[in-house]
Amino acid sequence: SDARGEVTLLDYGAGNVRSVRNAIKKLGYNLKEVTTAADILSAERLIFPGVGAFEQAMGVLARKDFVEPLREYIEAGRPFLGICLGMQLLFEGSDENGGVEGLGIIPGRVTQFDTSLGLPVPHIGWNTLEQRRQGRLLSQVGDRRVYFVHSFRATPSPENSDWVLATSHYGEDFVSAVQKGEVSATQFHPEKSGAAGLAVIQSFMEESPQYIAPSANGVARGLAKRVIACLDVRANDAGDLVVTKGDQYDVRETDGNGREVRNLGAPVELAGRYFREGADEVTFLNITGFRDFPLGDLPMLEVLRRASEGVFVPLTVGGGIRGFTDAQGQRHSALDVAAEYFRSGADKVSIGGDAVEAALEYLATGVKTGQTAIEQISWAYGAQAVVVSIDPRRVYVADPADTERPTAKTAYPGPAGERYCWWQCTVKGGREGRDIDAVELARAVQELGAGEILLNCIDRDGRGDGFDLELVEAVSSAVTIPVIASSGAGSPEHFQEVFEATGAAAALAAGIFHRREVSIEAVKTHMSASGIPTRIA
Ligand code: 1PR
Repeated sequence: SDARGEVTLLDYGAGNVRSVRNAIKKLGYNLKEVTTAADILSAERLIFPGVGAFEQAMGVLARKDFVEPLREYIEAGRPFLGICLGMQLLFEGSDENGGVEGLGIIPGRVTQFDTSLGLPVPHIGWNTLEQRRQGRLLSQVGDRRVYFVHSFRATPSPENSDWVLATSHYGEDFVSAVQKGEVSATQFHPEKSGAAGLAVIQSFMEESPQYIAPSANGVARGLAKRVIACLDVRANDAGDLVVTKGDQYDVRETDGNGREVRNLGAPVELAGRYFREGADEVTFLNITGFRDFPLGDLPMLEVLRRASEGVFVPLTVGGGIRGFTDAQGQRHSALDVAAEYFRSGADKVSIGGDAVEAALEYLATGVKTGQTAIEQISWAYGAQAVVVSIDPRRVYVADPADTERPTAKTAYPGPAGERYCWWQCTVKGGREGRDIDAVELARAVQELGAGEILLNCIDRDGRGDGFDLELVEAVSSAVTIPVIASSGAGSPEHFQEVFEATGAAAALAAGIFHRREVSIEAVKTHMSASGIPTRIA
């Protein structure tokens, strides 16, 4: 019917809630915004998407005098949906930021995932739900996975069992959804969980028609390995943004006359297609970001705004995330640039060249200045919002003594039969090398506050002969944050290979998807048949 309900959104202005708005709009509901405390108490239905850090969130709520109305609204049992931090704030308190009190509605404290379990933290990606009982909120989810991104979690206990609707497993069981009467909340992000997530929002808004029972032995529980579609974007010679794809980072056609930029489609349309085909995330890389000022060049922001209207999985954007002085002499920090991307619909930003310079300086001085792009964005938006994109290239040596750098023995010898190599980090799209290797860089940026590594490989890019397994294993075993393997995918078997042979949490591909050589579905069907936990949308 077209008699859609109305929902009030409590946005306290700490981050990207554009996707929640987009999801509500997509489902056809009317949206009201909370501007005063009275708006909370007069809401028919209230959605509270928590973003940022616990202390900051409680601080803003307190300053705006929202704490008491919110508590009153929830204690009266009125329709409420908290998301992520919006669920955590319902508990008694959190260890985040050294210990902060919450609203105290649900018994228990929120604490950090145990990093000694050897699993990457933050917990990022698509996990299963173990429904502890039948509740309206999850009635339409069935076996489908939902998207999480967090480092802190609440655990189920006898004291909160009347609240816990579902748990998920990541080394241990943690609380993934709560519900008591009309009051509900999720640790996962329904607005980023594809069709399953939209169904959660719809179930919150309406009486659900019927309960889809999860099958008892349906899906291997736990976190799935992610498949990411990547769109390298740049302006073509006419000034329009197009998706392009290089061969070892060369994006010009090499067939002689003209050498036009290779055009593989329009970014927004392609992102929409990958969402519908089951991509677990979509990444945009503005590959000329190292020379163009991204805020001066608005098309990329427009691409994000439009893409996020129809893509309900996480969006990452990279290219040009660093400080700039514009033509008018005005300074824009990397944080300003990132903030603009988040406002436009990005969930994460990816930092390339600037991260290399920051890591070099950090390794040289041993000092964290707090001034680097990584540190500032991580502090303001959380580590999970900061990806570092590495563009390494193999440097072969015949003998480890030929270089100062630590080398690895390689099964793929160099052009002159060299048996050793190291992976040199590059900047400016591979044009310049720096005196730092990929493993060192990954460790340094993790210490500076990066939440994820996007590990490209210039030697493998666009070749279709598989990921550089040695590189991926070297980096993923050196850090505790998730690593996305990138460059070289040519077949579904290559995804299986990288997940079986390395600690990669995700694998990214571009060319095979753009050229429709292999579908995302074919990749996922193969992964799943090989026993790799996979999200089937
Ligand atoms: O340095 O912060 O401005 O970021 C620039 C970003 O642009 C970096 O993330 C860098 O990796 C990327 N980039 C720069 N030049 C190129 C180029 O191709 N000439 N593209 C480039 C990076 C690598 C992947 C590609 C995979 C998979 N391309 O994005 O999608 O290799 O490809 P495949 O599956 O077809 O093998 P900054």
